[in-house]
Formats: sequence, structure tokens, C-alpha cells
Amino acid sequence: AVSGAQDAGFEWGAYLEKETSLAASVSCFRHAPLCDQWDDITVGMKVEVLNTNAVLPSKVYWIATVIQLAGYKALLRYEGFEHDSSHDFWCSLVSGELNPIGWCAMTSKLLVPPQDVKQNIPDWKEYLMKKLVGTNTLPVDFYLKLAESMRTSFRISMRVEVVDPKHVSRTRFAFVDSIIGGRLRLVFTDQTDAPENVTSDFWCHMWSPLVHPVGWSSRVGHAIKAPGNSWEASPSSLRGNSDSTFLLFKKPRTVYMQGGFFEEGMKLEAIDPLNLGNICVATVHKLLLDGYLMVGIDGTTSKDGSDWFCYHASSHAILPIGFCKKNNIPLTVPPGYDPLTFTWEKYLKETKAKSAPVHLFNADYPGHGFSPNMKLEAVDLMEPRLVCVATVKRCVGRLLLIHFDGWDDEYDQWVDHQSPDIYPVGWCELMGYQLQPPPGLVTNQEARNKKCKPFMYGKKKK
Ligand code: MLZ
Repeated sequence: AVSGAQDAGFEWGAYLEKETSLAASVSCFRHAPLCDQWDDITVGMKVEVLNTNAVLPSKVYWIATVIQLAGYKALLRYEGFEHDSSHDFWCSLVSGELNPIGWCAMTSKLLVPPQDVKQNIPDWKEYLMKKLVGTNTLPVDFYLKLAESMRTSFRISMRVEVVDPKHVSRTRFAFVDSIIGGRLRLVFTDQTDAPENVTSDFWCHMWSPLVHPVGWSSRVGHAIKAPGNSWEASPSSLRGNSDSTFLLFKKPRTVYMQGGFFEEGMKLEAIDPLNLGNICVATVHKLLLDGYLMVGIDGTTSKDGSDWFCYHASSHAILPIGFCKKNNIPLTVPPGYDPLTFTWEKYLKETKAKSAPVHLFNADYPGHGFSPNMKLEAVDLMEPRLVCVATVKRCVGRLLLIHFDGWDDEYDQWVDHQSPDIYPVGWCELMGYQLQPPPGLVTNQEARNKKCKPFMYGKKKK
């Protein structure tokens, strides 16, 4: 099962310490709950939390300071331990276990200092008063804002059109079977091609460019898998979606066509939709409406165009020629070409093609807070049910190269920094979704028993 229980063996806190890595801040992820509130969450802020360092029959609480932040998680130290880090502990800021200063007083809970504090503190009240001056605490509306930002307008059983994972040049009908943290589990309404007893499903974020409102394909001129049953084909199958359903979907930025637009046959560089670690030599094969383009990777394109892929003209996955060279990224060239001797100039001549002019590409770049080595939770888009422990390997403008910890570099994926498929550390825990730990990673319990077992690499791509 994917959702449900956490992998008891993996703990982000211990893992970050072992890797001596930082995690990307929640404020880097625009689609993540509390992103806009996260500027108020700082190292040094103080909270009230259960005191587990007490031997009393009833629950007692104590004040702790945030020593370090990692996504939704915080390393805490009880007040009184000063520079002694031996009792530090990791806690999720969104678990509901942390409270603003004053919460105990308001709810008649007892504040009791931890028993292992070695220092002699004769007057705790005075001590705390001094420590608390000028410090921050959790905003009072923190949990309210959290609940608000977890709400979604997508509904179970809503119908959508989604890119067919087995045939990426067309979409197919599906319905929303479940929603977790804005991620939709889509079940295809036409199961005629699936083996019996197997439900074919697909996970994607509600703001993924792969998912569209019903009617989108015919509106823009995109291919769609012919309805497999009469229910799907009948106009009444649109029932269940209200007229305003399309408002829920992410609309790509408007593209202006004056000053020219992409044309059929133009060459460009594009992230390979089936191999997201590769940026390839590609061609615009067809223009659809509303600024959508069918793009094919040169050399792999099957005759019938079944592996063309729809990118919007404003997509950050399509790039002007020379992008890779300029940014020192290996360009994936068509079969038969040598990456060492490939030049665009020669290639354009040989193929008698034009390159897509630079000004047609979306150059918006507001900046971001990611940097190499930061940890995060990222969807393996080739198996989008899996949210995995991952690292930012490179940042090139707005693109991030995501590496899946413990897996071969072949699994790396280029994503936009605003991709809805990357999440802060602690996101899976918040959503109750299973996080995929690095393969072969020794669990904490084993680590405690064995210490320093070598890290093993996972299987090759299947
Ligand atoms: N089918 C694959 C799953 C790989 C998942 C990798 N995620 C980074 C395998 O088990 O080989």
C-alpha cells in the first residue's frame, strides 16, 4: 500500500545529519501548504511542546527552541540545556504537537523543566523570562492557515483528460479516485486494455501539465483515446462535472503571437518526456490551439507520431538551441550523431531546418531558493505513485536536476523550480503518504545495532 503508514525505518532528521545536508525551505515550494507563512518560521523561535524528559504520571510540557529547520521539520532543544545538544530532537512543525508560547497557560497545562538539565537554575521563572524576551513563536493562526492551505476544490469522481502514460501523444479519460495533498489518483474509465483484475491508474498533481478538464483535447486539437465504452462516449458522461470545473485546472500563461510564433519543423532543445534526465535535440511537429505544440525528440520519433508530446509554448521544458552548451549540460543528440562533434549549425543545414527563435521561449525567471545538495521529497515522474527522498543536484536558471538518493544517475530528472511534483522534507508525513527511502538504506534501528553499514545502490532501471 502506498498511502497510510509511514516507513518506520526512515527518519529525515537522522538522515540529514548523516548526509550533512540541508533541506530546501518550505518557502521554495509555492504549492506546498504554508509556503506563504514560512517566513515567520525561523531558527531561534520558541514553542511549547510535550516534555518527554520528565518522570511524572501526567503529561507535562516545556518550552523549546528551534535549532535547525528542514522543510516541515524542526530540530528542537528544551530550554535550560543551553549548549548541550545531547537531548535535541526532531519534530514536525505541522504535526500539531508544537504550540505557541502561552498555550499551556491558556489551556491549563503544566510547564515542567526537563529532569536532565545539569545546570543549576534556582529560579526557572526568571530564567525563562530572560530567554523569552524578543523571541518569536508560532503565529496564532498557524494551524488555521495549515488547514486552509490543505483544502482543495478537486472532488472525488470528477472526470478529467490526462496524458496516456502508455501513449504520450494522446490523452485519455479518467476519474479522480482519491486525492492526497493535491495529488490525484486517476483511474482510467476505459479499462479495456488492462489485464483483468488490474485497475490501471495514474498519479499526478492537480496542477500538473498532464491533466486537463474534459473537453480540452477536442478544443485544442489534441488526440484522445477513443472512448472504449458507450458510457464514455455518450455526452451524458460529462455529467458530474459542473460547468465551472475547468476553473480548477492550472491555466498556462498566455502566449502572444505577434512577433511570430513556433512553426512546424522548427528545431529546439527539449526535456525528453520519457527520460526526464535528458535534454534532447527536438522538433516542433504540429501546432495545436491555445499555444500548445506537439514536440518530438529527433531520431526517436516513430512514423505515426505516437511519441510526440504536447508542451505548451510557455513550458520551461522547451529550450532554445544552444541552451545545453551554454549551461554545460550534455545535449542528447539523435542516434548516429556523436555528442562530441555535434553542432547545431551543421545539424540545421543537414536537416534544412530553422531553429525556433529565442524570443519565443518563456524567459520568466523570478529566482528561487534552491541550491545544489538541498534535500527534498520528489515524485519519480516515471512511476508517479512514488514520492522519494531526493537531492537537488544542479540548478540551471529555473530548472533543477533532481537526483533520487541511492538510485543511479539514470533516474535523475530535470524539473522546473515551480513543479508541483517536488515537496519539502516532511510533506509525506504531513499528508500521511508513504515516502520512498533510498534503497538499501539501513533503517535507524539497524543503524543503531550495526553502525555505518555501507550505502548500497539500487537496481537498474526496469
Ligand atoms: N521499477 C523500478 C522502480 C524505480 C523507482 C525509482 N525511483 C527513483 C525498479 O524497481 O527498478
